[in-house]
Amino acid sequence: MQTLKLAIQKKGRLSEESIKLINECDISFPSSSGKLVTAAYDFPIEILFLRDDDIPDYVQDGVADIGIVGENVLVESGKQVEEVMKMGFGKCRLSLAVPRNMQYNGVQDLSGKSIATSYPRILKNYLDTQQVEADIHVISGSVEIAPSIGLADAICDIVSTGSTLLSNGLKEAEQIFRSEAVLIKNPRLSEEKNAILKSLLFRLEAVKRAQKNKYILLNAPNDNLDKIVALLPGISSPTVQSLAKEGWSSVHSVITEKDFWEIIQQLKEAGAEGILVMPIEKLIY
Ligand code: PRT
Ligand code: ZN
Repeated sequence: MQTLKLAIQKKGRLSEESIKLINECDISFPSSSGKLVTAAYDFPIEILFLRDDDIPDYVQDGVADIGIVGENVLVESGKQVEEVMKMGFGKCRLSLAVPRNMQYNGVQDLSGKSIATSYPRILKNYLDTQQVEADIHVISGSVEIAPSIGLADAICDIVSTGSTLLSNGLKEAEQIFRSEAVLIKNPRLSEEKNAILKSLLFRLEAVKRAQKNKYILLNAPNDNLDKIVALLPGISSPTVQSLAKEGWSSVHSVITEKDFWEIIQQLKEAGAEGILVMPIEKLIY
């Protein structure tokens, strides 16, 4: 029987979340502890632990069948792989930043300037669409110090909270690319491997959907039941059961995390009591 080879980052910002998500799909495997590859105990999958920059290459060449990598690394690599699913973690942006004291009125101000980056392809693409000609200076790490040591006038780098820019005397000038971790696949998988991928995706969808929703249980006075039920659109109509206490009902439903606090507040104002909110482990429609 074939196994599906999944490449994840060995050590870095995406490692922990990648492993957590796979484990939440009820797929367990021994920790990497120096190993390059390990097999899962209970699913036909092997995990390859790699540097993130190597993942698109390995997936394109078929050394790995699928991989989890940042869209920034994927697009910069220019490799021919398919993006299958957004993973919902590792969110960041690729931005142009300039020294805080520089007068900046728009990207045209970077014409003729030098920009340090580890993302020359994405940057070049952006500058071309903006019709700006600048000198791209490729460096592989510590990009944020380039302006202060006189290596470049501006930088193009990954930003998350913005504190690295701040502590290096830089300000964000333009956001040029939004990124998150994605699942990629080799476009030429065998039928058998595609079938394994399909069951993995089924589990991943269920886990990701569960993360975005909460199970809610509350007591509602019958007089306000219609109003309370109307506040709970959920995935299907809420379940309503009579309580032993006269004039009260118990209501169960699923709500999305997005409007969570707003809905809870409105439920309370509509007379709901004993509101209990619980995480969902898996959610299948
Ligand atoms: O060793 P390996 O090559 O595998 O790892 P790496 O060092 O190249 O990558 P790593 O682990 O730093 O990041 C992996 C992926 O995480 C990136 O490719 C992005 O998709 C994603 N990601 C999310 C980030 C950040 N957030 C992030 N904040 N990658 C890098 N950063 C760095 C950024 O380079 C800058 O130095 O954090 C700093 C900015 O952070 P703030 O919060 O100060 O703005
Ligand atoms: Zn890397």
